[in-house]
Amino acid sequence: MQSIARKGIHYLQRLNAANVPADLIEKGQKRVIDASLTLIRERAKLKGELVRALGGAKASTSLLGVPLGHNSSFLQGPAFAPPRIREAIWCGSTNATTEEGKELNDPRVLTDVGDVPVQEIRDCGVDDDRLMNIIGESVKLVMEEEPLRPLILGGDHSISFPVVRAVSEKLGGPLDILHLDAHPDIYHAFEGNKYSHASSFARIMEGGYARRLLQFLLAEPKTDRDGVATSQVGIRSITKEGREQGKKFGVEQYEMRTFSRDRDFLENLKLGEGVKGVYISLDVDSLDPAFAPGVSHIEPGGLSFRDILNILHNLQGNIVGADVVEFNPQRDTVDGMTAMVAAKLVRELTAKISK
Ligand SMILES: [Mn+2]
Repeated sequence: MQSIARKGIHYLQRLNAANVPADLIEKGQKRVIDASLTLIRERAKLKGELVRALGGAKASTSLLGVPLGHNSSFLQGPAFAPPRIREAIWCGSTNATTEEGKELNDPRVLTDVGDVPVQEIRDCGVDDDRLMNIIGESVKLVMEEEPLRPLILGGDHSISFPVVRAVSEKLGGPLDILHLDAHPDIYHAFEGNKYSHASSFARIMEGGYARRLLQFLLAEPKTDRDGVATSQVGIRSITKEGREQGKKFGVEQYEMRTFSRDRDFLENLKLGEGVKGVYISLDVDSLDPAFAPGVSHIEPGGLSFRDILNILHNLQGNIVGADVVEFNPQRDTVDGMTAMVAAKLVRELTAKISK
């Protein structure tokens, strides 16, 4: 299934060889991209107008879905996550109030501009260089509408690169990034893919979009992905690369095995002073699989849901954007437990961003 999704989508490139004029395809692609961005632009504009008309909001969270799963090294299910997360946000089994008392059904607290139509754009033969730019452009369209701030529903973790790049470019400087994950996602490239979900933070650091990157890794750097772990030597060398990359970029890495020692520090963070703000990237697999089984890379020994909330609730800083990534509905329990977990992360992040 994965190879079909990866290779089948490029049939338009093969048409090129069959004497279909290149400019016919390029013009068609441009129309589809323009139409995609137009819908996001107009929805963001309407939501921005609404929030400003209601008045009183200094920062207001707006959801943007990025249903992209093909840069995952293992399973592509995160492409199906955004609608499942939305459904769970508004699930009748709970109410619309966050733990600290924000009302999510107030548009000054939360609006939604819909999804970047990733699959539709790829179906037209658009490659990843351009797709990443389209994702970034979509983020900027949200930020264009003061006081909207983007909260991204992933998608695999590859989307954090174009999102952070866009937020940093739009604000005109680097950010402090809080990254909760079982994995460092900082390989130079994974299986030859520079846009891999295991490489997003290498791209972010190379681009100079972060002053500080604080990674709370809930396990050792993961190495047994998608056939790579056929050799013990390979495992060690990849692990070594993950560590060396972290050192090279000056990443502040905290590991789960020392969490009890680091807890006090992590629950009293103050970030973003002297830069353009704080970005939070939240991989659902940072949670122990007992709390969130619906992820592609199950890694026992993670944080509890309350551990994460304590870190988020106590964080001080101006949060200018965030993402919740790597929820895989195809691995969830039948009653959608991980969808509810991802949704609550989105709800509590919303409360943290909106003010
Ligand atoms: Mn991860």
